[in-house]
Amino acid sequence: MVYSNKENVNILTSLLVAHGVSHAVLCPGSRNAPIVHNLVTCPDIDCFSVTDERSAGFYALGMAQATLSPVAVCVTSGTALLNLLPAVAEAYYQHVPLVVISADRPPQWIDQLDGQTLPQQDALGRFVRKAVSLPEPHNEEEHWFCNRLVNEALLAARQRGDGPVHINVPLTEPLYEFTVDSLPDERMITYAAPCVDKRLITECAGMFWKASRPMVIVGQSSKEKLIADDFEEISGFAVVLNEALSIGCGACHFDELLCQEQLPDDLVPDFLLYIGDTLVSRRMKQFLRKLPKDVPVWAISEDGAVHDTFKSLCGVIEGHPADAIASLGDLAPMKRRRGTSPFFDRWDEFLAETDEKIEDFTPGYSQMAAVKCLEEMLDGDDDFVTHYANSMSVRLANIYACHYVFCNRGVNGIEGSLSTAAGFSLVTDQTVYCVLGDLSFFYDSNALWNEDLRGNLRILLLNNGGGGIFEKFEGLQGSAARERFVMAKHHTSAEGICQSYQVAYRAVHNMEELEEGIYWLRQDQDERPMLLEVFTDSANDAKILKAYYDRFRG
Ligand SMILES: Cc1ncc(C[n+]2csc(CCOP(=O)(O)OP(=O)(O)O)c2C)c(N)n1
Ligand SMILES: [Mg+2]
Repeated sequence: MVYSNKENVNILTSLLVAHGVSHAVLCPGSRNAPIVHNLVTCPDIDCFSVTDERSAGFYALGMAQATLSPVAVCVTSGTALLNLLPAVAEAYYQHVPLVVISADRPPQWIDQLDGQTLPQQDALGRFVRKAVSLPEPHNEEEHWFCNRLVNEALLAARQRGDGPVHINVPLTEPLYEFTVDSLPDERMITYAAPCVDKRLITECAGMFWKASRPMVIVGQSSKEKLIADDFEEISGFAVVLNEALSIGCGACHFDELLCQEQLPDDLVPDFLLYIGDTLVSRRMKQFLRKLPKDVPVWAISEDGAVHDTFKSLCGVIEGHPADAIASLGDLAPMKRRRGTSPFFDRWDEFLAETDEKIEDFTPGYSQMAAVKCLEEMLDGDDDFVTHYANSMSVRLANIYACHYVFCNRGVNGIEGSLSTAAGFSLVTDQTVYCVLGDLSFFYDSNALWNEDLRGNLRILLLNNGGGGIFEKFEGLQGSAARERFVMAKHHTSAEGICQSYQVAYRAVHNMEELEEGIYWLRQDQDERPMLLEVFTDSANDAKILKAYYDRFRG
């Protein structure tokens, strides 16, 4: 095996392997070719080619979610790097360890009207945990510096709950000399993360155990596999509420419950513990923002950031949720079950009633019926994961999914959901279902431009001819911009795209075809991805969704 003669590239490659990077997404270009060459040559790294950098960033995000490990994405200089920003921002808020590697010109050539050149060093701004620019070493001191910078960046990707980092690699010509027989044996710096110190959470534990109406809200967690079991115990003594984006049992249907005009006072907690990232339910955020001022809110987060989502945060515990919950348990005055009280009984009763009403509701042909049908057919399957896109798809997942759901909810973008699912599918043997709306699909259809994709990627495209979510804003009816510019209504179908990218395609226009279609999507084995396009009318989708929520009002 013969590596590049660029010393900084060899240091980088060696340390990527040492820090456990085993997957890389590579984007074409000349300046990054020495890095690409090394990553492809290195036997410890599996490489995937993606041309569109915006899509590549999301591919890497999906791979990192699937492998729970850092994944590299390597781009050439110039705007190639800037195109990664949406995925990097999403990774930042989802705490996913993306390792961005950009090739660059030597510093003296920046801003000198040379091609594909712009200031790259801090181009990803505050969306990366750490940005370093490597020297091209000429002596031992510079070699040490380069080693240290790479170590620092790769450590930062795993510290405090993971996040994206940027390693910029200036390279002087000539670029293509592959003459080095083996990678250098580089010194790797390791890092030991602190555990939650019990003494530090005594105050929180005291309040938690004294509370008679303790509530735990679990926001999005992109590391569901790491924390699923930990909630078993805590749900024995608190009302634990989560959406499908956090723990592996589907959502508690509190969004529906909170539709009621008059909520009984007994539902209000007297202590709130918040774990994880965002919540989809606006109603829950509004409910919690109106908590009486004397209800203490504590948050557990791996980065210790202050997210005062409910405007009443009084404490933050920095650490892994599992550690923190275990420590809370250790500090219990005595192990106790929650017993009966109007608070627990009401929540149990209301959630059970809500579940019953959901079961009794049979949506007519619509987006909602499509998701219901898919989820019902998936019930009982075990080797699958789902990626739901933003907008209505994820909301429907929160109604019908009985399992963990991936979603780019960090910044709620619609631009990379299909690429994320596609990247995920490349590094797993599980079947990956991606459910997404039409604007999300056409925006990111480059995700399908990939020869490595296999038959384990199944797409349920909910095509209601535009941004159907905007139907719900009655005030928008008065705007002349509504249909063409806000909803971006269109009549595009995915059929031609599927043909171009060798994706098996089937269309659905009514209930009967829907059931057959979902059966097809789930059952048939194909070497290439499969896509089921469900055509619905967005006004009718909105009407059915309203009828659904009307059941819970009153
Ligand atoms: C990158 C980006 N641009 C714009 C938006 C604003 N936005 C939110 S939902 C939505 C419509 C999505 O339409 P579609 O994917 O068809 O889903 P539907 O609303 O029909 O369920 C838009 C444009 C966004 N979230 N992200
Ligand atoms: Mg749509």
